[in-house]
Order: sequence, then C-alpha cells, then structure tokens
Amino acid sequence: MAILNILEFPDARLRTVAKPVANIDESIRTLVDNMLETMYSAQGIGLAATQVNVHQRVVVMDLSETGDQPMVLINPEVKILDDQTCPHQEGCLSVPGFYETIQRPEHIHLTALDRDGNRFELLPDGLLAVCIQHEIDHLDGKLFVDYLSTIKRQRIRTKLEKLNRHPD
Ligand code: GNR
Ligand code: NI
Repeated sequence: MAILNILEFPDARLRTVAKPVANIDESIRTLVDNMLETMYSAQGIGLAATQVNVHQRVVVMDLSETGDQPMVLINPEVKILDDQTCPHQEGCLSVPGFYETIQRPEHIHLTALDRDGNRFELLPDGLLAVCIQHEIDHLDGKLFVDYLSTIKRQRIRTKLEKLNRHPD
C-alpha cells in the first residue's frame, strides 16, 4: 500500500469533475486500499479520489471511533428527500486548519457500489449524511469553502498560499 499526496486548496486540480468507474478491477481496488491508508494516516473521516488527483468517482470513509469500519462508495448518487437542512462544522484535508459551519440537506438517500461492485443503499443522517455530501462535492469539483462568503474564502486562500510558499 502507499500514502498518496493530498491536493490543497486553491489547487485547480481539485476543480476536476470525476468520471464514473466503468468496472471495478484490480486497479480500482488498489486505489481504494491506498486511499484508505492515506485517510487513516491523515486522521480524516473521509477521502475522495479527486483529493489524491485521481478523477474517478471513488470515496472512502470511516466514521467509527475505532477506525476499523472502512466504507467504500463507488459511483455514489444522492437524492435529497426534503428541504430540511442542518448546520454542521466541517473541515477538509484539502483545506487544512480551517473549520466552518455549513448548512446541508439533512435527509438524503444514497446508492453506491461497494468494493466488490455490489449496489447498496443507505438513509444516513447526522455526520454520515454531512460527510457523504462533502465527499460527493469533491467528485464534482466542489469544496466546502465554496459555501462561504467570498471574503472568508479569499482569507483562507491567502493564508494557505502563504503557508505553501513558506512550508516551515
Ligand atoms: O476528516 C474530515 N472531517 C470532516 C468533518 C466534518 C465534515 C466533513 C469532514 S470530511 C474530512 C475529510 C475530507 O476532507 N474529506 O474530503
Ligand atoms: Ni474534504
């Protein structure tokens, strides 16, 4: 397995729209394994392939306390079930060090393929619903900072650009 490099805002490659996985072969399973290792090593609860510069619709997550319940979502699709939203503080491995409260739909229906290509469905709520939407946004080239005001997003951009110019 390998730890992959995570792209950081404002890297333009994070704006790429990922393509559906056509078939789940050994190379996709290797990608999933490497993404899981990368997510655990970075202490994240989710990671989208876009963040490691692979533009295919693959997401890994683990919301368990113990970090031993990996979830794999391939070609995930979400339907918003009603207009109820709820606020949640979000962070992102591609926007390190910044945490902001974002409103998202609360009631969603997920369908996706698992690592064996079997379709499954979920009616997630709470943090799981937030995380799924955050990850699918990545696959569509979106970041949580896109929901903030221009001024807040600009402030985060400037700070991260400075940090990346002077990494120590
Ligand atoms: O580790 C992560 N934590 C988190 C917290 C609240 C809402 C979303 C997330 S996802 C994030 C990892 C990440 O950047 N996934 O794309
Ligand atoms: Ni993220």
